[in-house]
Amino acid sequence: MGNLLSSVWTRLLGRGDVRILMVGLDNAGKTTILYQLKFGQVISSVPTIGFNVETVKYKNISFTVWDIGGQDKIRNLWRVYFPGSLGIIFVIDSSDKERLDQAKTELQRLLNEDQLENVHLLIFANKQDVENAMSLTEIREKLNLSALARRSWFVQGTCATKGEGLTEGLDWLANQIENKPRLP
Ligand SMILES: Nc1nc2c(ncn2[C@@H]2O[C@H](COP(=O)(O)OP(=O)(O)O)[C@@H](O)[C@H]2O)c(=O)[nH]1
Ligand SMILES: [Mg+2]
Repeated sequence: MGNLLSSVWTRLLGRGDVRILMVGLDNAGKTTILYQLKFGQVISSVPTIGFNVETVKYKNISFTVWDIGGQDKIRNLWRVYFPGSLGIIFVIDSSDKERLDQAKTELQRLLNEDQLENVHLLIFANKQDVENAMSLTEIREKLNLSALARRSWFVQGTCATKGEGLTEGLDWLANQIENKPRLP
């Protein structure tokens, strides 16, 4: 296991399955983040037509990653990954103002899923290094996160290409899961 995760996730080892979903629009930086985790081998698979999933697994901990958006037909197939998920990492491209609304819509749809009720939500506001990237405050406001009454959520600024901010965000998520795997 790589350095980045060893400090954060060792305390979740041996606790039963810890499945984390990492999603966001295409180009947000998810694959880059996955490789930065150095968590083991990234396995790419296409369980069914047009739906690419990347997974990494270390002992009882797994990350399952896909591009969110697109056809309703594919949407139904995502649900197979929902049961038992303890955390959602939603990755935003902070430099993509044009598609923030679309990201918001996708996030809302996801949060409305029964099987993801009260699952901890970590938002990576990625590409903070890009000039004129949206600030964390702006992203928090535009996504209307304060309306999420019963969910624990946290926005962390990141630069995935440099690996910045990832540990801080994951540390928050690991803490939440350690203290309350699922909110009641
Ligand atoms: N400037 C900058 N570029 C990034 C960052 N993270 C990812 N990228 C770039 O954004 C593009 C899309 O990244 P990728 O990980 O493939 O996104 P995915 O579609 O969400 O998996 C690639 O060219 C990455 O190198 C970042 O923090 N800053
Ligand atoms: Mg990708």
